[in-house]
Amino acid sequence: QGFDLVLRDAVLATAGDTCRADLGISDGRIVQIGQGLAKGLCEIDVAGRVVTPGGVDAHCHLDQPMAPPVKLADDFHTGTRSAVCGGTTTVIPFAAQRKGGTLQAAIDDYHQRAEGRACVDYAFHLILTDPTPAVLNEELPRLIEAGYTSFKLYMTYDALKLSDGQILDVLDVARTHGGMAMIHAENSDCIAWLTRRLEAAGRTAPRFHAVSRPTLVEREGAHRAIALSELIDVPILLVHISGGEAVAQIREARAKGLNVYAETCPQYILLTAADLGTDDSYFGARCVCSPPPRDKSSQEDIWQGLADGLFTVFSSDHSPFNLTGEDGKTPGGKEVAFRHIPNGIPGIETRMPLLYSEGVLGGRISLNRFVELTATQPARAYGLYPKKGTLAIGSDADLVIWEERDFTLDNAHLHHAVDYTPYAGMTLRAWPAMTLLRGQIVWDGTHFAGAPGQGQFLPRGLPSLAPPSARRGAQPAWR
Ligand code: DUC
Ligand code: ZN
Ligand code: ZN
Ligand code: ZN
Repeated sequence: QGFDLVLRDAVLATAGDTCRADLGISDGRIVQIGQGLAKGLCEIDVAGRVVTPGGVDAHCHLDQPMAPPVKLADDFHTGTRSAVCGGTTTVIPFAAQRKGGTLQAAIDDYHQRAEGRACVDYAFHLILTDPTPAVLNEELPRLIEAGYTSFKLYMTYDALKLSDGQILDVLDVARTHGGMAMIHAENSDCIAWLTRRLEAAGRTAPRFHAVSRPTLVEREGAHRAIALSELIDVPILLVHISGGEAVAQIREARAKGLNVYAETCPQYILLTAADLGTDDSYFGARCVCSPPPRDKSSQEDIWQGLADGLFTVFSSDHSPFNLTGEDGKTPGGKEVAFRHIPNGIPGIETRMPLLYSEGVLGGRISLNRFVELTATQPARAYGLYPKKGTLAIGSDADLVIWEERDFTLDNAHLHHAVDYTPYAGMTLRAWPAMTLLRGQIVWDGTHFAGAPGQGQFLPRGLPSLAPPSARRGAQPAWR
C-alpha cells in the first residue's frame, strides 16, 4: 500500500503551524505527513519550497446573469481555469434568486452552468432578493439542510436590496436553522441621492463613482447590519469591507463579544480612489467596483485588520467585466456615466499571489495567517472544513507549491477571459509553481493542466466558526 504521490521535502504551512516534511497522497487525499515517507508511484521534489493548502475563494462571480447588456466575461470554465493557475482550488460563487422566482430555480440554473465546466471544486452561496413567506418558512430551511448553508443579503441596488425588516426575517431563519448570512453593507438612499446630485452637476466620469459611495455609507451600513444581527443574536459576515470607518465598527462589535465576521479583498489594500482617475478621463473605469477603493490610510486600516485577526476571510470578489466590448465597462465601445459602469474588477487568479507577495514577503502578515485568510477560515465559515482549507490526514490533497521570484504582472499571464487586470505593471514576488486538485496537477507553473468538468460540487455543512453567542442567556420577549 504505497502512496499514489509523495511531495518530498516541503515546508508545509497551515493556519497553525509550519514544518518541514514529506506529504503522502492516495486516492486524492492526504494520507500521511512525516519525514522519510516510503516511495510513491509518483514523486515531486519540492526542494524546501513552501506548500500551502489550495485556496478557497469564497466570493467570486461566475456566469451570473446581469441586467442586459452587461454580461460577465467568465463562465465556470474560464473563471475556474484562472483560479487554479493562481492557486485556488475551491470557489463559492453566487446563485441569485430572481424576484418572483424560487431559490430552487436559482440553484438548478447554477448547477447547469457549472456542471461539465468547472475546473475546481465548487459550491454556491444564495443571493436572497425576495424573502417571501414560502422562502422564509420552507425553501431556505430546506436548502440549508441540503447543504446550501450561506446566503448574501444586499442593503443596496434597487434590484437586489432588502429592507431592514426583511433582513431581520432572514437573520431569524439563520438563527433557527444555522447558515451564514453575508451582508453587503452600504446605505442605498445616500448612494442614490449622491448619484442624482453628481449627475445634475454633470459629474459623471468614472472617478465620481467613488464620490457617490463615500466611506460613511459603508460605515452606516455596517453599523446597521451589526445592530440587526445583535437584535436577532446571530452571526453575520460583512463582505468586501473597504474602509477604515467600517473596520472601526467591526472592532467595536467584536469588543462587545458579537459574532461579526468580515471579509476584505485585494483591491482594498492595493488600489485607491485615485485609480478611478484624477481627471475626467475614462481610463479609471477599469477600477470601478463597489465598494470603491479608498485612500492610503484606509489601506493601512485594512492591513491592520488582516494582520491582527479582525478579518476572517480574504476573497477576490472576482467580477469579470471586459473593459471594451458590447457588454463591458465601455458598452459598445461607448463611454457612459459612472452609474452605468458595471461594478467590479477581475481578480480570481491574482488573489493569492498578491497577498503572498505583499503580505507574507512584504512582512505584513505571517505565512500561517496567509493560509488562514485564503483557505482555512473561508472553509470554516462556509462549512467546508476540514475537507478543504488545511493540510491534514483525510483532507483533500488540494495543494499549492510556491515559487518566490520577482516578475512584472501582465494580463497576458492570466487565464481569465477578461481583457485587463487592474494590477498590470505591478511587481509580484511569488506565484504558484504548481497547483494540485485532489492529488492531480492542474497547474504546472507554465500551463493549465486541468480539464473542465473535473471540479466537483460540494454540499456543505454549517459554519464551524463560533456559534451564536449565549451572552444574554434568556430568550428575548419577542421570540
Ligand atoms: N458587490 C459584490 O459583491 N460584487 C460586485 C459588486 C457589488 O456591489
Ligand atoms: Zn456586494
Ligand atoms: Zn461580489
Ligand atoms: Zn499557458
